[in-house]
Amino acid sequence: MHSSEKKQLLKALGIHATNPGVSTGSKWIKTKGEYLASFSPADGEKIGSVQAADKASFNRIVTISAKAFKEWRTWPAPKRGEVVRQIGNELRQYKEPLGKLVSYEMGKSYQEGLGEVQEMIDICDFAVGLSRQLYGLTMHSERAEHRMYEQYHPLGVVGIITSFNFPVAVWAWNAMIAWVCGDTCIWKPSEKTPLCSIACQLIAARVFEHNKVPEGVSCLVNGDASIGKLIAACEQIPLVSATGSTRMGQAVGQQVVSRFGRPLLELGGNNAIIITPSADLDLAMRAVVFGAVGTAGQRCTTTRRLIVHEKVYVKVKERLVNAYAQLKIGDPLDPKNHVGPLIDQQAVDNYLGALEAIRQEGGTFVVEGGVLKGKKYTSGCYVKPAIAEVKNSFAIVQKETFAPILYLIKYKTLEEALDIQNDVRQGLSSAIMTMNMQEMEMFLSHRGSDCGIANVNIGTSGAEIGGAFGGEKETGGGRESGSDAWKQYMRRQTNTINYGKNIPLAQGIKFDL
Ligand code: UN1
Repeated sequence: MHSSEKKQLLKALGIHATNPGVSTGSKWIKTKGEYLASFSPADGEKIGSVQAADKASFNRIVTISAKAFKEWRTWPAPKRGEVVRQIGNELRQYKEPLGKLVSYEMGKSYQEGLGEVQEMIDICDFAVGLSRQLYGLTMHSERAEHRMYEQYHPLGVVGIITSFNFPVAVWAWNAMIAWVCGDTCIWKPSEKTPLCSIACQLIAARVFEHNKVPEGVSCLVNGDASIGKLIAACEQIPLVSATGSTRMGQAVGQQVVSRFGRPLLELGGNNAIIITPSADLDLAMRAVVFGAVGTAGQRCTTTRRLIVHEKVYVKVKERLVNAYAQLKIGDPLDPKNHVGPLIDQQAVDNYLGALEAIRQEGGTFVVEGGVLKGKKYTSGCYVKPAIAEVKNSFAIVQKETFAPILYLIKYKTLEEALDIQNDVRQGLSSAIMTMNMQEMEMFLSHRGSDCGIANVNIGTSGAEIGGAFGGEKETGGGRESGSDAWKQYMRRQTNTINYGKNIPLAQGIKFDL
């Protein structure tokens, strides 16, 4: 990005060369923490830096957020929803610069950057409606002249740990829902995308200030994994929502559970698409290619495995080779390009390590990978999307590699395809391409996909916010964003009221004095 364009972008979002990184809303807190430098994977340039939290500033944030909760929970939920509605409007205003920053700091295409901001807007709209629908049930009591019902109360301070690959949307999924539920939030963004977090915090804080929302409802703590650990261990944070690797989730989850907190985990995926003989291959190809190379393979919903029926296997392989030959890799802000860079050198090393492991285990490359060199690729993070024929049992295939590597696996019967699909430790997303009703229903039945998301004739990625998002097994079991995911952000209370003159005991127990 040209320096004048960069300056203009940062100015539009209120970002400086060096930024404080710890905030309770409109106030920014000085710390003794180090500065995290943010480099664009697009051109390798330093964009700016953000000061990390230290233990003292973290503790201060928790105290302020816990205090703010006491007031925020007294606001009627639809009033809280009104604040979130205004945040949605602000995001509409800032969609272009924020989408551009997401693209520049994270490396996904500008189109996908805009899509991510749209996902934030969508969750705001959803949360506004939800603020009038935080329903509990009523039940019939077994005792005469008794009434039973359940209600949902605000929970407290919610910790939100997010990953670099969705630097703004996943925060919004959590924060917007938590806010209408009456919770306050402490957000620890990825240290790889700190500037996106500054932009979001500034947008939310402006709306909060305008509405006199108490300081501490929207907190930001930039920092590395040590800050994530403080969140996981903090007894004043009843819910910790964490998105990232299985390893991170296991550590956070265990820590949170050990203090009887509630973890909400959204971890790795190893998502497959099954292509059956009846599939519409034009449609399937588009779904597969976007699923495999979109966000340069760095979505937790990325299509990693393609399980193809032997009858269409050769045709699918040929069409994929053709489609991959047309992929344009380069600057994510250039609309001509389909694939941007990986996030950093470490990601490139992991990608190269995976290619080597495929070779070692006996895989055959259908489309060769490799790192792109040359002036256009100054950051060194641009890699070629690769396709390899493998066995599902390969150790490397069983692992989630956050890069554009697609595995091809052949099958004969649908039962076999389903076994392959489910035979991984992760359980996030899955899809089948079929025009056959029996195949489709089998895939969606209890004998079918074991994932949290199961799609028909669309890819594994690109879920809408209205559904509950998350997965089973090593994916962590959490559900975020739509449907009734909000229930995790509240505490449920069952109430029994006796409006009679007697006090009968439940289960017919006699206890007369
Ligand atoms: C993630 O990769 O962590 O379904 C989230 C999708 C996006 C969200 C992905 N809506 O691909």
